[in-house]
Amino acid sequence: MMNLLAQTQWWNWLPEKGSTFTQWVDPLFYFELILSVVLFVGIGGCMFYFAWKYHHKNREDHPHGSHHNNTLEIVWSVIPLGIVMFIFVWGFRGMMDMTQPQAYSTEIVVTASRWNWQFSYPNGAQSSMQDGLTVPVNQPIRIVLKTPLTDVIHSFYVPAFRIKKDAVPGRYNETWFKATQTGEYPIYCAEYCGQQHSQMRSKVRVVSEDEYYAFLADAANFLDNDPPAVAGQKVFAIKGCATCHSVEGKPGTGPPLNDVFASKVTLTDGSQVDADENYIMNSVKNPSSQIVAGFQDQMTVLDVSEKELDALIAYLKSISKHYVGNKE
Ligand code: HEC
Ligand SMILES: [Cu+2]
Repeated sequence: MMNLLAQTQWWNWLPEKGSTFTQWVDPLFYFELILSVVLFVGIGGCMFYFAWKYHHKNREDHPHGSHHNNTLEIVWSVIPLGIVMFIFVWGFRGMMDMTQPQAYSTEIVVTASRWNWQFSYPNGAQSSMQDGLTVPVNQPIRIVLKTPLTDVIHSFYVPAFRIKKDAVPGRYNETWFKATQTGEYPIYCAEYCGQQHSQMRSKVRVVSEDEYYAFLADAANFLDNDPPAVAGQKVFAIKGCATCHSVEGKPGTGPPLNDVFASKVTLTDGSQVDADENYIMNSVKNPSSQIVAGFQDQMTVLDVSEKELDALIAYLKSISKHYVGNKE
């Protein structure tokens, strides 16, 4: 039993410590928690004690009720004011550290969209929600947060780092952190953003500097180096197409995308279109213009470059039985 208690660290109510911000957040949290418990017990105790002590039977002992007492008024105003100012200054110093720009070593763009996290690195490398965000340990990292204009608000939340920041359509937000230990830490979306909000989970992989640069070199330029269909499969994962589209024939928020290329697609107005390159391009760049029958206008306009679009088209060709051209 003692062993189990020691292992579970029952006294530790906060997530594991992964960044320098724990030095602000954790002690202040525990200070306020303990203060709240002391005040609750103290005030509640006094309330019951006085109710018992001064209940009406003893009323005659205090015929004039209570009188104004200046000293008491001043004491019970000034002490709480002191406590509140103490908390304010402590919290404010932490907030300044958590929001002020640093001499960052690395800047990473995090794009939130329904229901995906995409990570873009300084050398053009990208990583998917499944692979997570890779960062070097012990270096200040600036995170630039965004979400497409046609999307909704999300929130980038890394409990182990004690950071949470909204990603808002139409503006860039920023946050930063310095990870203190290598390891993997969960990323959550902390703003309810629809059907698959709870699956909008990823991780931060904190690695040594050497490993970080090896990862960057490895992830860079895949659009140039991989065969188009292979690169397209990566783009499909990185952009989060996979959260709405299966490639195994099962409908999700969007239609499955295997066997779509070179097929005939029926739209909501009953018309039929050929799913050729132009159709795919239009589906990605302007999804509201042609709605597939049986589905809703729920596709986000994602930031897809020309090269990425070419790769996506090559990938959709490679997984369609209707397409008889080159297959990888
Ligand atoms: C938020 C969910 C969502 C995401 C993310 C998403 N789509 Fe869609 N997509 C849909 C929905 C819903 C439809 C059907 C309605 C329509 O046609 O716009 C659709 C339709 C399509 C179609 C037409 C399918 C058909 O059967 O004719 C293609 C092609 C497509 N999406 C490609 C993509 C690609 C490529 C990506 C990633 C860059 C992507 N989608 C990301 C929801 C999504
Ligand atoms: Cu979200």
